[in-house]
Amino acid sequence: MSAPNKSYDPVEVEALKPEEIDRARDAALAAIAAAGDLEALREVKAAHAGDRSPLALANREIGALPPHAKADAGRRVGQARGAVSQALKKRQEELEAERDERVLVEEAVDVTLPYDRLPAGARHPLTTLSERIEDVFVAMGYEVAEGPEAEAEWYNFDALNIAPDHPARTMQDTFFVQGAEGSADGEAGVVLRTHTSPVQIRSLLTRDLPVYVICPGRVYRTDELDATHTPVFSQVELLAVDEGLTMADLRGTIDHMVRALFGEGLGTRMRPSYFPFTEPSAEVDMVCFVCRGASVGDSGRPCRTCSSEGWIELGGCGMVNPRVLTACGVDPERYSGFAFGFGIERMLMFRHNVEDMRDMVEGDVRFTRPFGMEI
Ligand code: FA5
Repeated sequence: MSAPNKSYDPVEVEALKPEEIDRARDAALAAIAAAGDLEALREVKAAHAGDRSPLALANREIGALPPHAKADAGRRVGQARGAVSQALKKRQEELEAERDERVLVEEAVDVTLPYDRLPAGARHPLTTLSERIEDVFVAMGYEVAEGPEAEAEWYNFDALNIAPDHPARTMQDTFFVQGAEGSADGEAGVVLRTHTSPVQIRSLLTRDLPVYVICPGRVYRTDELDATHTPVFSQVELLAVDEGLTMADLRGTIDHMVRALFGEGLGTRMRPSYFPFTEPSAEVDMVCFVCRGASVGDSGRPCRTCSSEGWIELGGCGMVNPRVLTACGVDPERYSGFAFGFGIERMLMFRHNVEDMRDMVEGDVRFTRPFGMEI
């Protein structure tokens, strides 16, 4: 601000000269009219109506004028600033209206467009089948148990009564993660579990009796990938340990599962077998749910599902070996138990007529999509 001066006259002060005020006002109005968008208008506002704008500076000079000159200069500057502020307000409204209109056009949503053109995904049928099996047993009061896929050799073999010289323990059958069989370093061996049966041991060691658990999970063997084998596959394990359980309970449980998964009226049979961790042991077959045995000996009606054998193999089972119970601190004089283990890929193969197991592991959506989103 200039210093107070008794003889101060607005016409002597450059910023307060009428033509200067008009020039500043006209420049502001022209800039406002030329502002093409709100951002440009913000800049124009700072330049022509901000604290350092010519009109604001002129306004500050008024205070230093002698009283007789103040009114006139104040009127001029006030009118000019009023005109600028009105023009700013009007342009602001115009530009906001333009922006709103543009946004409405640019961001318009065509609600008539089809909403379902994105391809729907599908769950993998192995997942849905193992969940379905879980459901059957959870409905009977079983709990779902889990165990690690990289498993201590002790759980995978020793505690299951699989002797150190058992062929399954060689590197031809088992993926060793640490301390391969026969290694002299004394390290505790770790394997990729070759079956879900180690979960039997983990369940018996961590749960209170009686134990009723079901355990679906991924297992690993050094098998070649072909139409009926894969090195990574899924099994479902069942274990029941209670007082007074017999082979009849095992048979009844499997029959119930077969009914729940394949429908009524399909019998099962047991063939003697051997597993170190069950005694006695058996392989379980069910009557073919497609031909129901009618294809046997009838060359005119071959059945692809059971290869006209009338029976489909489900997996292995048996009464838990008392040695296994003892290894887990369970009194075999008081408790008995049964267990079974089925391959889920094989079950999916015959349940849905999948001819080649490789289709299940290739991850091609054309395989999974027909199974849909079943949950
Ligand atoms: C076992 O693994 C036993 N633990 C099952 C068991 C549990 C018996 C409890 C008694 C009591 P086995 O090696 O037979 O058994 O395998 C079980 C099932 O896994 C087979 O019936 C088959 O369906 C499936 N299976 C085995 N190897 C493969 C493979 N490479 N690819 C796909 N499925 C396989």
